[in-house]
Amino acid sequence: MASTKVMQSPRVESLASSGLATIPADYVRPLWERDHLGDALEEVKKAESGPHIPIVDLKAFDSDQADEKTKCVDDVEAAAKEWGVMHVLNHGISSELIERVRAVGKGFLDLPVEAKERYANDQSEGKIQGYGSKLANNASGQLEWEDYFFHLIFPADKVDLSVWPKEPADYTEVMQQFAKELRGVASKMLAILSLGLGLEAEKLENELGGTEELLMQMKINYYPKCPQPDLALGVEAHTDVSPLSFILHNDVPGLQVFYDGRWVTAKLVPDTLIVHVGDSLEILSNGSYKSVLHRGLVNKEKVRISWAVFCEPPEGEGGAQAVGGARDGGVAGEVHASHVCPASPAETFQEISG
Ligand SMILES: O=C(O)CCC(=O)C(=O)O
Ligand SMILES: [Fe+2]
Repeated sequence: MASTKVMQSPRVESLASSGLATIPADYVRPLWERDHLGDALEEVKKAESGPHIPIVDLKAFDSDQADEKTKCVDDVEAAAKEWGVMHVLNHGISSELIERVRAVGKGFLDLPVEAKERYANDQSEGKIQGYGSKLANNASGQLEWEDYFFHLIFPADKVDLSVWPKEPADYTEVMQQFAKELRGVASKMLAILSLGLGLEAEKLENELGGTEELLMQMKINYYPKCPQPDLALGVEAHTDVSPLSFILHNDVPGLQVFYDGRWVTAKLVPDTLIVHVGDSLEILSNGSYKSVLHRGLVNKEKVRISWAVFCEPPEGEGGAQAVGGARDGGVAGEVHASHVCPASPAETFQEISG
């Protein structure tokens, strides 16, 4: 008898392409969560006048001039302390490679859903790598307006290439190169952030497992067009548990960060990578650096794709203990560990920063 595969949840892409005018109840956010919730393309225009995520330039970190280097450290330190998130310019990865990463990710996600199902994850079996959608694992059954592809991309000897997309044909080569180069950026960021705490440059990276061990997990988020973006969220409010995350996107807005008691929509800043401080780095830094609460809006007109890379220590190492003083870690999520906003953004923010 032919075996049938039980679908874990509907693919949001299939829902969206069915042409529905209203979204199913499971995707409708509760009233308290609708603060500044709206079409991302409108929200980003409104954000023009408000506070915005700091832009830091890493170029000066390689300068021979001590004062330039110090200024770079000061800028990153200030952004990590005040916002927990920054746009990073001159990160060192060429725009050609970034374009290729975008092209292979989009190339895979543009395949028909049936082709992508061959790569489906199976969380009930502990197979977390692959193509998936959020499971309704909370009491309200609340779902997110996104599908994703999740896989480990570094270090090479821990990577399972059998779960990586075979299409487009250059996916593996491009992603391996990107992983290697992004690993270098992670080292540089950790060195700068260590110096910002008055520690030796190697300190944070060593605490996180050193150059050999640090893992990098890639989650390619696919947010289909949504007929009611004022009711849905692509990714619900959360902080990343991993110490550092890097975000690349397809130049469609959607990311919002919680700052000074309100949601701030991230602007599109060309040639930058967005870097988030996560819970483990907040803990390691004894609360100096802030784990940023963030979420993803959707919109009616454009598919948004983001590439989120979570840099984290191998299981059981680093991350949970402060470099002097400790606090409890976050809650493990279904695919990558995230600390989901349990009540309201304001309460969660206080809980995280208090
Ligand atoms: O799509 C984004 O910009 C953010 C995604 C995100 O926060 C995540 O995957 O953890
Ligand atoms: Fe996140």
